[in-house]
Amino acid sequence: MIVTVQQHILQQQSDLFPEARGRFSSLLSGITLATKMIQAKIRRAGLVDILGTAGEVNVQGETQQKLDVFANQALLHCLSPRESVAVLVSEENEQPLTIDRSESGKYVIVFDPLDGSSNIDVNVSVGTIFSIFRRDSPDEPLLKPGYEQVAAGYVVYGSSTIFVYTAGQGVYGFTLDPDVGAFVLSYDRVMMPDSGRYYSVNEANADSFPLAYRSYLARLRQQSYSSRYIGSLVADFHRTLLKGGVFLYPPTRDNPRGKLRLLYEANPLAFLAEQAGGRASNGYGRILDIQPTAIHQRTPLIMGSRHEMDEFDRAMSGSLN
Ligand code: P6P
Repeated sequence: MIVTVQQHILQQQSDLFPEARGRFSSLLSGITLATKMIQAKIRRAGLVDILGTAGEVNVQGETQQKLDVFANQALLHCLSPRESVAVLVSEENEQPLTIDRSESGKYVIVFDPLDGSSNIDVNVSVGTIFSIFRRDSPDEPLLKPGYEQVAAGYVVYGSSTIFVYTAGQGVYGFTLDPDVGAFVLSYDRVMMPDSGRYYSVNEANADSFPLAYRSYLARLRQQSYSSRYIGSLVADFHRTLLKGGVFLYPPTRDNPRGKLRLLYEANPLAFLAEQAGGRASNGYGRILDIQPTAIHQRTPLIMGSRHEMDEFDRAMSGSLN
């Protein structure tokens, strides 16, 4: 018998959040509904006037793709009415959206509606990334370190549409079955391999990487690693999760603090990486230990298999022999 993501979440919820009966699963159902709407648009991107830019520039100063706008609206539309939602934070919105300050026992959902959207027009995989925190009091701070996430996940819109999530009890993947219209369990407790044969980094920036990064990458090349870089974070992460190896977005000349966003890219993927037996670092320490200071702040991001991450730590400490 198939196991849908809704059934799985209900089971996880009864184990994990007995006090939040129904609320937590309602929240994740809002996310899966929105991602089904997004994937339907993506699948038809070449057929309807959905390609190209919406002509506007988003808070990141990036030209908004029409699908970016649609994806953000779909998530806001599907999540705002849910009684468990307190605050929504989106890459596409400069400020957080406060939905309900009335009572405690609510959730804060942080998301990147459509990451890698610059790849849309060339039919490369893109993704939605989300991160969920509890908010036990309306007066609680909005910005919490990643280790306080209660759930996180992504949807990768690729050759198939796959929903991957963790609620702190392991990582599970569900493939959208278009005949059923449901996400069906396809990866029951994903574990990242302890080591892999791929490293993933934009080599065009290599001359501006700090020396320790260059030494580390040179060593991987000497050890005959292969390079895989899609330039779409969710796709690069999904491969690393399943095949192992390491993904890096180091500090660069253009982005000395790193390019990727802490709240809705690094934190959720770091939670998943750790739940799958891997690790995630900003070059100095654990991603999940970082205390955020702004909702759109950037961070360097290095994440992957235990072996490659141990080697990275040795490179950063100068003890890579
Ligand atoms: P670069 C896509 O624009 C994105 O935000 C991530 O999905 C991806 O990992 C990164 O930027 C790619 O950046 O500088 O290598 O093109």
